[in-house]
Amino acid sequence: MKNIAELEAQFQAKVDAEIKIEPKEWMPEKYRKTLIRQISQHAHSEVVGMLPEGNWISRAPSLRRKVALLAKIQDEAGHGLYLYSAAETLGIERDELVQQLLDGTAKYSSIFNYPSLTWADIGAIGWLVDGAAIMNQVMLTRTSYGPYARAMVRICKEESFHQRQGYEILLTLCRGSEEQKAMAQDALNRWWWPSLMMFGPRDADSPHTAQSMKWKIKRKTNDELRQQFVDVTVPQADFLGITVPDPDLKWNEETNHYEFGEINWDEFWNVVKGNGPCNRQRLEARQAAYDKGAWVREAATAFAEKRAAVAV
Ligand code: BYC
Repeated sequence: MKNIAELEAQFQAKVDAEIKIEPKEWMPEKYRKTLIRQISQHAHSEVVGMLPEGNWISRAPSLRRKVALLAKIQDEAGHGLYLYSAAETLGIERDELVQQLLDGTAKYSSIFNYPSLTWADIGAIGWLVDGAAIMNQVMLTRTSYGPYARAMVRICKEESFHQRQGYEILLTLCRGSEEQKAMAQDALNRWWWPSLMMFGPRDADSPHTAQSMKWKIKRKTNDELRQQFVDVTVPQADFLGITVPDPDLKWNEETNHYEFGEINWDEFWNVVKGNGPCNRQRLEARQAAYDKGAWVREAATAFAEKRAAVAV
């Protein structure tokens, strides 16, 4: 029998050789726990993330916009389901994960605790929130855990449609009346900084990054992804003709990157700790959905038991 140190060395060698880790293989307990934490929080984000956009389904400005928005939100539900399934391969039940969301022990992305006040916000969510999510998820297609990496491939394809539909909403507004352009600018003003916060704390303040990079769960750090997002997104704002709300934003010829201002980390941690503008509302909505769905879970369980009895 191999001892733990040998098993860990073998595991790390596999990770270093870019061989995917699969569910039934030996893995360090902390690797398993880190993945359950990250994948389940990712799943919760997809599910809670439906709420700000769901707010606008009945008020979409045309049938075409409504169909696209509905399709996008349904995709997010699907992402949540693939991700819960990926987390379950690590030996935890979905119900336990959902309970962790409802009782506040598991986090979900800070961004979904902000309100969607106007139709332009739906454009901003697609462009900025899905845009930030793609940056992060493209690197996760190469994450070391097989089921997570594979789920990400499909998710990224769908997110890229989401990002475009959001950008196209804003493009239409920005090519419209002065009032519409002002709505787009207002949405950018409110969503810009929270989108940068989505990438998580600065590397220096991130307790998990170093170990997750070593295990290749993360392939890029929070700060690297945030910088990549700013570099890609600022020219898109320029094309729309709206202004990123950051007086310190400037292109640096030497580094070939944008420099940007200080993020309000007090605001970030306040939202993460449950005190953002919509935290309570979001959890109440998820709790109500869980309660209203009880009969579906009971019916599905009874049906599965009946089928199992017939099979015997
Ligand atoms: N919000 O050491 P760190 C979507 C927490 S949804 C809240 O850097 P890590 C969409 C972090 O959990 C896509 N909490 O951690 C859906 C940790 O706390 P715990 C969402 C945050 O894990 C619908 C602590 O801070 N994408 O696209 O190495 C509509 C220290 O952080 C946040 C994902 O979920 C935050 N923003 O790195 C539209 C991506 N940031 O767990 C769109 C998957 C950090 O120790 N997740 N925290 O209590 C990840 O890639 C990583 O977990 C993170 C954080 C980069 C987010």
